[in-house]
Amino acid sequence: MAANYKELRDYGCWLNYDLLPPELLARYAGQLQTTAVVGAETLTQAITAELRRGLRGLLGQEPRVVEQAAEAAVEVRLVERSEESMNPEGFRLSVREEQGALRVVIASPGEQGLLYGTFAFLRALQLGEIAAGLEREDWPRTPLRLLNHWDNLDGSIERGYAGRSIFFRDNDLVEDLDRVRDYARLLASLGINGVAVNNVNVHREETQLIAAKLELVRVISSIFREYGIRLFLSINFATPLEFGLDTADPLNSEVREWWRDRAAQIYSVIPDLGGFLVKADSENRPGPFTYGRSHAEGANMLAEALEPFGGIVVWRCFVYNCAQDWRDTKTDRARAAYDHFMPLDGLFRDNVILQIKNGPMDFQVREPVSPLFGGLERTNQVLELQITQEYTGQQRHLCYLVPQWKEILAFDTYAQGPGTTVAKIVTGSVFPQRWSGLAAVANIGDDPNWTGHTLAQANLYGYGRLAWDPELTSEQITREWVVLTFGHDPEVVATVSELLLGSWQVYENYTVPLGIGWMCNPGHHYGPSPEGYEYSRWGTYHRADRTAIGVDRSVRSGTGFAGQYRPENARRYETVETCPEELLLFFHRIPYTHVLKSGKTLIQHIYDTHFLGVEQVEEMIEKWKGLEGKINPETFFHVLERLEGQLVDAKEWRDVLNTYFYRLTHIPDIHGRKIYP
Ligand code: GCV
Repeated sequence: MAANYKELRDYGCWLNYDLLPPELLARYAGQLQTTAVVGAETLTQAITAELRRGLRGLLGQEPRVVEQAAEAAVEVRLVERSEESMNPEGFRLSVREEQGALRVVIASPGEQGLLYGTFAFLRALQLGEIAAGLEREDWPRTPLRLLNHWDNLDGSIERGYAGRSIFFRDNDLVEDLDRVRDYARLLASLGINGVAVNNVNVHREETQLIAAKLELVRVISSIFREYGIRLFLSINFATPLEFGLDTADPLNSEVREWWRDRAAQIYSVIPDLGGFLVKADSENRPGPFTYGRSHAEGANMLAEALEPFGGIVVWRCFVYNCAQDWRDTKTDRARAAYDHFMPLDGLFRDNVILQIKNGPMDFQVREPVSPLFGGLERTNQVLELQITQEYTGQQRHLCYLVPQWKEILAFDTYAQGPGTTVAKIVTGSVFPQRWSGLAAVANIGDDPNWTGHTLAQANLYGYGRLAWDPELTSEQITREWVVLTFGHDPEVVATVSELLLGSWQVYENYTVPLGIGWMCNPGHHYGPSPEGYEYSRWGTYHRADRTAIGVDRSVRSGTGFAGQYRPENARRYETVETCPEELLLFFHRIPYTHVLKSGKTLIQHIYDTHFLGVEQVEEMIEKWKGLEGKINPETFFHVLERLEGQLVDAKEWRDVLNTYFYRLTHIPDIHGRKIYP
């Protein structure tokens, strides 16, 4: 890696703006060399700088900023809202030919729209789409496009796999805040408009971020503001206890007043703070349950305090009993979020947004979609995804998650008949919601390439694009990322796209089968340990014995979780025959001799997928090797090294899992392959 990270190519991510290939350069020769930005204020600097940087890089010539907007080849113009019915975060991009030259106009009634339009124009130019006659309107389909950082003030990052925090070090800010600006630029290029900078597990030191350490927040927010991004803070529900009160009861008048005062102080320093993100009554965090109050009462108390300042409360639904006894087969962690939050539907203030993890458990490689989607009808909601690869290879393995997220977004909840997908719910097009959107746990740190594994940059890119428009396809997003990152060479585009798009399935093949989850090492969650969580308190059991594995979550004979879905899905999940096979072990307890639709027994399926997964990683390595000389050497060898490590780990997963099941069942592999004794 380069000594100065800024010199490393991968630091630039998808915004390197490499010189266009000759055929595109020829098309744009001598064109697009003058720019003007009209009407923007706060974001003028960012827009102008981006145009200059982008055009210089892509066309190889420094553009000029001209006084007469009408004479500019690229004009970015704020238009009257009355002229346009457009979303102020949306834009219109028009390309015409005037006197033999291209003229581009990017128009929006909002500065934010101008910034997003500028990035979209540069992306289109790079993709070779800028041509006379192009008229494109685009706008974010979701109002909230959030990132959650699990960064602690000491500089560590919970579940971070790419170095340390780019914000904090030793209970203070890092010295090099340029990197925060570079990060804000990357995020703005995707349309991200809110970032929670600190861990949802708010420890003692971090409670000071809304008090003695507010200055740190002010500094970071002033950088993000340059790119139209609002800052959010994770807060500890029990903070008043740290400040002399003897309760944090949300119905106590002193507590309410304390939060109102605190909000006023915070907003006097950071008038555009987005609001609070709250993990309450979850994994030993304090919350309203301590005082016998509901989560609606807890969230509403904070919402009332933030309301005068336009702030919002993003309240997480990750609430479950994390002190379960494994011998207790009645309690089902999968049920918890729905059981806690469904009865509260309609009781939250309209500046409260529930943030719901995609699945009922916790970011496993495969889970059903949370039944809260399609359940809640009268509550603002955002979908929470995890970009950081906690259970999906920790950025040492290639596991491109866009196909997984697409499946989640395409899931039909049937809440208002067929076609009521999660995508429709998070874009606010089904139920009346003041706020909706997506949030995701960030995967970046201070590693020179931001994400540890350079190809993991594609996950951040893909999340941002899907948060902008959940209907974009995996293929489109992938192609964009590959071209922006590695250029137009068709072999590179085809090979890298193929590697990315297949990698989630490959990862699933050599790790945990058919939705059973966990089977990883406790604590750090890396590598195989089939019974790592089996006798623990976390409620994540597979209950394998020598004849069967899986949890019966049917209504008829199991925990009843399947019944939390709308009838169409509840019926599908209820029986072994109709349950989608990739989720079979999540919903049912299945004998190893059960014959799957493929004609294979369950045990043979487990053996086969594990052998296959390893072979697939071997093939991935060969394919990547074929790109030598076409990808810059630093990136090429870095990725190769990661893939080779992935192969070692995939073999470990294969052998540990296959041996585990062989020892339990004594059923040999029908192909007679080596399974360890
Ligand atoms: C921030 C999982 C992770 C925790 C994380 C938690 C959450 O349990 O392992 O590290 O805590 O999810 O989402 O709050």
